[in-house]
Amino acid sequence: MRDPPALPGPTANAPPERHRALLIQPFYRKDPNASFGKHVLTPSLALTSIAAATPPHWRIELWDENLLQGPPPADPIPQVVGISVHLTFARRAYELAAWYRARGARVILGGLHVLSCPDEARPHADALAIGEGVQTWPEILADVERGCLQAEYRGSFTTPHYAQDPAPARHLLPRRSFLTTSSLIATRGCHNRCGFCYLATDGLRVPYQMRSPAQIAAEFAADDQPYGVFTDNNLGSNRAFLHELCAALQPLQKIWSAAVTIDVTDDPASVRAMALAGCTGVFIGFESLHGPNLTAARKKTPAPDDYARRVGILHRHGIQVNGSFVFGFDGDDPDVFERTVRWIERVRLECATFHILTPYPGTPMFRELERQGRILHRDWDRYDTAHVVFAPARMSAERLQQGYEWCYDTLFSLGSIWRRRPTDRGAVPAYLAMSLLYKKANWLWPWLIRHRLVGPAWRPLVELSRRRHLRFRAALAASGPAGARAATVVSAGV
Ligand code: B12
Ligand code: SF4
Repeated sequence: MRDPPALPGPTANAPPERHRALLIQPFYRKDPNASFGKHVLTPSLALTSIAAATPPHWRIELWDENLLQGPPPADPIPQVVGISVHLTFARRAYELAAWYRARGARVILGGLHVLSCPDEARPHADALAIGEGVQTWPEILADVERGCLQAEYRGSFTTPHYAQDPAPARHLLPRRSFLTTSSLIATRGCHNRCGFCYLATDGLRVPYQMRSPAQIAAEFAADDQPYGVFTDNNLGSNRAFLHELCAALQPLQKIWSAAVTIDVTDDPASVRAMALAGCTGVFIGFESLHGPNLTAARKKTPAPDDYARRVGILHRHGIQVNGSFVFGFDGDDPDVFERTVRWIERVRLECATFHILTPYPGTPMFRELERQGRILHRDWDRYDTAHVVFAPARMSAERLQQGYEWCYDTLFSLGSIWRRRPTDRGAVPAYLAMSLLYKKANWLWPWLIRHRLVGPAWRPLVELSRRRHLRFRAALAASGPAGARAATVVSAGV
């Protein structure tokens, strides 16, 4: 989980095969403090979305190096290789690019890091795809065919065509390699613009846009998986849309999870609609329990001292909460770690993820810390929210690193897993099984991944959760709007 596969040395390759394209998700180093299972829950939609826009006379293949299947395909060498680049795997993306270019392929780099650092990426590619890729990918392939590939293509997130984008080509994914292949996306953008979020990148305009609920439900139905994960930044930004989407999802009898902001609980009717539509888990960026940190980050959010009550609303609707917390804000002192973990246990968050504050290049936060001389280095490999890359204000970098690791150690301990068990006794066995597989099995994950056993390992637990959920929601529907009971249905929302 630490090193990418070695790329084979020089070979006498035949010339690249025309009309063949390969899309690659490069390898990145996994944080041993967190679960290795996190990386095979659900695939990113970047490559499947672009693949869906490929003209039919091209053969297209996907390759995710994180699935540990060895070096990427090279026989035959494809005419075009598209690589997705985030800052944490930029170095690997450039290595792959050089390797394929040396063998005659035309290499296209796209993704978030190309958008924020095009000058860095440019020398490594035959062409850059900056921004939205579904629009530009067919144009790039057409230019390759005509022999007039440009150096740069720009796709905009503001065009009104989003709702007409083709469904991601999920059939190209290896189905057994993920907990679910049903990564879904219904919206893009977010009503917030937190200073540390990639959405705040200079020059990036991502207005909130929505796709058709019926189309999303049809995609989910077609993928034949019991569980789906919405990869939207914030599925709850537009309440009316959320209600429409839930109405479309409800008949599927499937379960799903999504990222939302905690203000979704302003309207308990939305939470109820989500529960009745199959939502069993939400991922919430609480970020911090210290209000001034949130104000400084420009996050519009209810006050942290109201978080616990709001988590209760979700729990009463059978929705598990995976909370995300960021450490290293200027208001954080060394007590922040213990305070946060104890709060998580008191409120019984079923899961939490921790992040060391990471200023992404191109964001206001990066600029400000750079101006203050607090950026420690530009080794993007370590900009993975698991390493300290700037000088914190109220503790040393070492203390921040230690505190982060202590939080994961504590939260993944058997004692903490037990303390956070659901109050509904019937839900405890599945909760424990899922927690142990997710949090205590880093020794097993590489083997499961290599042997494509991730899907089969999760499937019985996911199916159990789906059935429990269907019983729960039948009772919820029968009990009327005021009837959400304090039962927690264990879901796959680990
Ligand atoms: C699913 C997901 C994951 C999955 C899968 C990740 C993976 N294999 O890439 C898991 C859970 C494993 C994961 C883990 C992490 N993730 Co993540 N993840 C996401 C999430 C929610 C959805 C990605 C997605 O499907 N987007 C939808 C697609 C369609 O959009 P897109 O990726 O931007 O692609 C479009 C364009 O960029 C372009 N494009 C992209 N690639 C290419 C390539 C070519 C050739 C072309 C032409 C175009 C092109 O075209 C696409 C269509 O328009 C995003 C948030 C988000 N909503 O994007 C965060 C996000 C990508 N993750 C993020 C982070 C920080 C992480 C972690 C580091 C967190 C952690 N500490 O664990 C880890 C480590 C992963 C890593 N090193 O990359 C950040 C990245 C920030 C940044 N500036 O780099 C994001 C943006 C979340 C956030 N709000 O901060 N993640
Ligand atoms: S609420 Fe989340 S997705 Fe929205 S801007 Fe803030 S960090 Fe980004």
